[in-house]
Amino acid sequence: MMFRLLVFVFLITVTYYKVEASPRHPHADYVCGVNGWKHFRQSCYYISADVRNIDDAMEDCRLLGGALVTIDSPLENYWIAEKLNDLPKVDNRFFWTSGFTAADKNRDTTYYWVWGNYKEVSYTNWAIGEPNDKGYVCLAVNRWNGKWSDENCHEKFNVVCEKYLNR
Ligand SMILES: [Ca+2]
Repeated sequence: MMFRLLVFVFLITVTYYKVEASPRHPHADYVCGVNGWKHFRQSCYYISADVRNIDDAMEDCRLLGGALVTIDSPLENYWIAEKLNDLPKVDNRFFWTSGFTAADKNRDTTYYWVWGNYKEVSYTNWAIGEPNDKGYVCLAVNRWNGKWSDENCHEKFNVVCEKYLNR
């Protein structure tokens, strides 16, 4: 009787781990399509190998069916930076996000930062001394350490687009 019970428990355990080990979600390419979008948590991301200024970056993302990335957590921040570091060609150390100041920093000292969806930036990861630029500035992320900087929106950086799943 005891032996039978042990075998039963063993089989249940094996079955449980087999179920656990099988993927709960379909493969990333299935979720995000096969056009270079990558799946992470609740979003798909497109990471450009080319560099663009902020206006062209925004347009590129729109044409691809997404928008410039919004970074809501340290995990998301580092996941994207890591993916950028995998690119074979490195043109510069920054990539663009959808973040920008909702006021002209030259005229208004009480400026604040919002994402492209106009949600105020809550999680922040500014590099020491940042933000420090004046005028037309946008939120860029340093690919090597994930830290943020305000940069002139006319600068050409790699582009990260995001589209949300289940929305
Ligand atoms: Ca800066």
